[in-house]
Amino acid sequence: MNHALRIIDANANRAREALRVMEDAARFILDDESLCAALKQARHELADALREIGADNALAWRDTQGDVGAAVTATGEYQREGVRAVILAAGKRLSEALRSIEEYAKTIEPPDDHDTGEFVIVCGDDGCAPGGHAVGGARAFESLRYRCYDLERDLVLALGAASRPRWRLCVILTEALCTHHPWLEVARRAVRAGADCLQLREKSLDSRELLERARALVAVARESATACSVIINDRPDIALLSKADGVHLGQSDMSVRDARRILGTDALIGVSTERIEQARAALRDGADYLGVGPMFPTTTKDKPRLAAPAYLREALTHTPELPHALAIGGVTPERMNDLHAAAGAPLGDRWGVAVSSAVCAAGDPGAACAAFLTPAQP
Ligand code: TZP
Ligand code: MG
Repeated sequence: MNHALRIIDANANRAREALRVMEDAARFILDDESLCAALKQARHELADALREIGADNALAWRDTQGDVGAAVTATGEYQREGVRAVILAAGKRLSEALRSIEEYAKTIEPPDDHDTGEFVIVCGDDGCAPGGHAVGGARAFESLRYRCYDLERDLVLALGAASRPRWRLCVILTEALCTHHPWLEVARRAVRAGADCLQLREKSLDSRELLERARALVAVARESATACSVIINDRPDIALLSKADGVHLGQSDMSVRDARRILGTDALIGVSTERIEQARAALRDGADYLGVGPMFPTTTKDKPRLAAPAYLREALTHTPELPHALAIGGVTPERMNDLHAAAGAPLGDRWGVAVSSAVCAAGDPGAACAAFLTPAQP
C-alpha cells in the first residue's frame, strides 16, 4: 500500500470538491466573473501540481470500502446555517486538504518518466526524506494553499455580512434637522412607531461627542421591543466602539473592504449609489445594502443629479445579487406610491426607504413614520 498516494488521492478529492463549492458561490450567487475564473484556475493548477508529483493517477490507491474514517461523522457536519457557512466550511476544508497533500508530497519522488506510473517513497531511518523533485512539487501545493487563503477571504468578503437587512423604514438622525424634539426623542418615537433602522448622521461633531451619541442611540434601539438596527454614517470606528450594527459609506468615504477590516465580517455595510455602475462596484466589494438616490429633490443634501425612482427599479432588476436597497432623497409619504410602483414589491421585500427631514422635522415624528409604513393604495 502506498500510504502517501492514498492520502494524496483523498485530499485531492477534498480540495477539488471544496473549490467547486466555492466556485459555484462565485458563479451562481455573486455573479462574480473574475472570482469565478480565479477559482477555476486554482482547480486547474491543483490538477497540474498533482501531475507534477506524479500523483495524477493516485486513485489507483483509493480504497473507500477499507477507509475506517468514512463512517466517522462530526456534529454539525450535516448542518449549515446558510450560504456563508457553506463557504466557510469549504474554505477550511480546502486549506486542510492542500496542507495534507503538501506534507505527504514531501515523502514521494515522482518517476523520471511519468508514464511508467511507478512511485518511490524516499524514507530513511529518521522517517521520510523529501526527494529533490518532490520538494519542488510540495512547494507548488504550498503556493496554491496561500493563494486559496486569499480566494477564501475574497469570497467571504464579497458575500457580505451574515445577516441580511430587511428594513422598511430607516430614519436618518441629524440634530440640526430636529426642530420640534431633541434628536434622541425623535429616535425613540421613530422606533416606537415601527422604524426598523436608525442611522446617525452628524458631519461636524467631535469624535468623542459622536461616540457618546452613537452609544445612546444603540441603547435606544436595544431597549426597543421590536428589532431595530443602528447604522453610523461615515465612521466604522464609531460603529465598532458603540456596538452599532454597521456603517453607511458614501462614494468618497473609505472602501467597503477597508471598513470591513475595522468592523469584521458580521457588520452591515451600506454604500450610497446614484448609478448602476456604482451599485455593481459596491456589491462586488461586499456591500450588504445600497442607498439608492436621490429619488426626489431634497434640501438635506446637495444633490444636483436626480436618480429618480427609475434607478430604484434598475438597481433591483439589474443587480439580482443586491440584498436590499434603501430609496433615499426627498422621500415623503405622498411619494411612496411612485416608489412602490418602481420597486414592484412590498416595502421590506428587497427595498425600503431612508428618510431624514420628513421625520426629524415633523411635529409628530411617530405619526410621520407610521405614514411611511401604511401600505400603498392600489
Ligand atoms: N443621501 C442622498 S439624499 C440624502 C442623503 C443623505 C438626504 C436624505 O434626506 P431627506 O431629508 O429624506 O431628503
Ligand atoms: Mg459619507
